[in-house]
Amino acid sequence: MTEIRVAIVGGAGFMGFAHSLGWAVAPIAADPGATIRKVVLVEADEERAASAAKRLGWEEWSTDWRDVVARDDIDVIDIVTPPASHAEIAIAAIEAGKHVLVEKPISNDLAEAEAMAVAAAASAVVNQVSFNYRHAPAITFVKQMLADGTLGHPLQFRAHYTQDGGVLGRVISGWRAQKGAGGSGVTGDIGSHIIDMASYLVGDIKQVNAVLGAKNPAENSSWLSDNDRREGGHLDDAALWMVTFDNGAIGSFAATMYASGRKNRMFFELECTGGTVQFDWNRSDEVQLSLVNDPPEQQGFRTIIVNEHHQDVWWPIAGMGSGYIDDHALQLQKFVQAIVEGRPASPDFADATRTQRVITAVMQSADSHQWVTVDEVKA
Ligand code: SOE
Repeated sequence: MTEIRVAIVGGAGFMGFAHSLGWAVAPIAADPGATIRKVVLVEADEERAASAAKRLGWEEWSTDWRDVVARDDIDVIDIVTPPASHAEIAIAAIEAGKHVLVEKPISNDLAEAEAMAVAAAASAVVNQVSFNYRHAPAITFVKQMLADGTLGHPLQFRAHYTQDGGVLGRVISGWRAQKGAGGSGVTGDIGSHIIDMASYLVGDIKQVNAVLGAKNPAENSSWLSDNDRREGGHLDDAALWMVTFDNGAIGSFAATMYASGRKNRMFFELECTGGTVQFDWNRSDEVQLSLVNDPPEQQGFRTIIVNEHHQDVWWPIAGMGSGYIDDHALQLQKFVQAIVEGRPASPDFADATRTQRVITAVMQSADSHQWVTVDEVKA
């Protein structure tokens, strides 16, 4: 059996924790067709590198990603550093012939994303971006109902991604709060997940019309004026945007970390000609479903808990739950399967570059107060 030897770069943080769990669980939960070895964890600080490697189960540690990328005994580079460093590491890894997985958002800006997509397209390496939520079994079920015609044609997609870290004074600090260091605002950080979800389920977004809110964290007041936000170069802390899709569907999106009481609530409702589905990450193994062809006296939403009849569910009994570790393990399984079978993974750098283009369109629309056509957005 093929052995896949992995190095993780930036592995001591929250995403290092999530990916380390994912790499450990993936081959246990379902056979990805290869054995996986967690070989090296890379962190710039020696002490952090050594203690994270020990705790998260990596065989070795290093403080130099360049050394690791140059090694012959590594097959995969898993990049979980802040977005500003993704492009440099990913392109070096691709040039060294390594398969690459990158945390979302793919990069800090569109130019970097495009450079990564070009490098990936010119190589034979498998490349994937970690939009983990699309791999949840409940989402795979929704995708299947779209593919087999149960839901019909998408009409409207409404998504919210809300967290409360901002109001609680958490999370939006360090690199996340600084544009140059990799901060991409709330649209890039959590909004990118719902853009990816929309692209996966509905299709490509054609046009965007957005407003942004930016906060002065030192003041317990409302958003800065639009002028102060732009002139001060502030990152977005709240974003609302409407879209049209290439296939004629329409959509609306909201993302913020200033939502008291919202605990990582990634929510969407998708209305189609044949029915409606609703998903809420706070109930991550459930889908709410209403079908137009249900008998009149049974019209309304029913709750379906993903179970052993659904793809990618590991448990033989419905109701065991499917959560954050499952998503991470599932996306790694699919990435490894793509390597083993020698085919592209999904979402790849080209897909994530399209998402980055939509993020850029949101920024440009909020600044210009105009609709922006995604295909016309320049880096
Ligand atoms: C932001 O708080 C964050 O950690 C995102 O960066 C992750 O992508 C999301 O899965 C959880 O929330």
